[in-house]
Amino acid sequence: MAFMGKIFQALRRTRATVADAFDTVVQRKVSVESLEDLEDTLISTDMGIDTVEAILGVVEKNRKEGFLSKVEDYLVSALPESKAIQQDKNSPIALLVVGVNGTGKTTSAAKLAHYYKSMGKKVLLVAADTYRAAAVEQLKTWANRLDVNIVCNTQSQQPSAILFDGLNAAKSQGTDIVIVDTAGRLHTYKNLMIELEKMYRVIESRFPEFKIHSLITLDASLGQNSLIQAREFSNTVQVDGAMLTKMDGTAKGGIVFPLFKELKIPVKFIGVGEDMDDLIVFNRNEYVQGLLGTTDVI
Ligand SMILES: Nc1nc2c(ncn2[C@@H]2O[C@H](COP(=O)(O)OP(=O)(O)OP(=O)(O)O)[C@@H](O)[C@H]2O)c(=O)[nH]1
Ligand SMILES: [Mg+2]
Repeated sequence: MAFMGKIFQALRRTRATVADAFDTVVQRKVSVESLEDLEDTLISTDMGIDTVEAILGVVEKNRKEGFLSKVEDYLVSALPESKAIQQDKNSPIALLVVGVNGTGKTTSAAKLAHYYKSMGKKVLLVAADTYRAAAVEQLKTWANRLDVNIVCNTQSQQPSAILFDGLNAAKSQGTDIVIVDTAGRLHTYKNLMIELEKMYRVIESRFPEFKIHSLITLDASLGQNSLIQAREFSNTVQVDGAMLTKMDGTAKGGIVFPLFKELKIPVKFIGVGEDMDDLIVFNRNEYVQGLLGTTDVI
């Protein structure tokens, strides 16, 4: 069977519309109408109007030949070079998974645990979402399945106290990567942000040897709305990267562009399903090729 990249597969819905629209332009030649159709299609992927206009500019400028490869070059250049989240100099990492409820935090935390474990890292999960009782159970079930240690149900119900216990345990166990599942909702949005700020402070002041990486989970199918969520979180807490979840079920894979252009948040991982293996390390070349159908890996 031919090899097909996972990102390529995950982007099949988005590509189905985008690649079709480019095909139409090729067949009908570059014209006012064909460009308008292309514009509508590109806008529907939520890549943002600036990026859409830039693409149309590239197409027009190269209307005689090979505009698709020029578009590809442009889109790749609009994204940050992929840099994996890895330990430097063996200092441990505290990976905070933040985001609005239902966007896939708990599932993504489990997938990350699986990913780093399979890289030979010593991983610890911390269940700091105490707002929903079922959330702890959900992460425990994952920890069992993945055979990964977990800190949960400690004496306190305070997320930052649980995190404290988790980091202490990590220190004594020689953990490489601590993955923290957080709450996506509290009685008020303000409380949620205060709670998150407290968690960052616990790490910075009590466990400075841990390098903090925070990843926001964004539901790709929410398109522009997820941009609003990312902006709100990054107004209060440090957001180092994004995990774009549920990419398997949407044609709105374009959100990667405004996320970086407007908020400087690089996508680090893509979620393509509900299982532990359904997490892909983001790579800008593969992503753009998957979007345009210009890859030759098939
Ligand atoms: N198809 C698909 N489903 C996903 C993906 N990631 C998460 N889900 C599903 O989305 C639902 C919500 O995921 P959770 O991980 O529980 O989300 P959460 O952010 O932890 O939610 P709260 O704890 O309520 O804040 C679950 O049914 C997951 O299986 C993905 O990449 N693809
Ligand atoms: Mg959860």
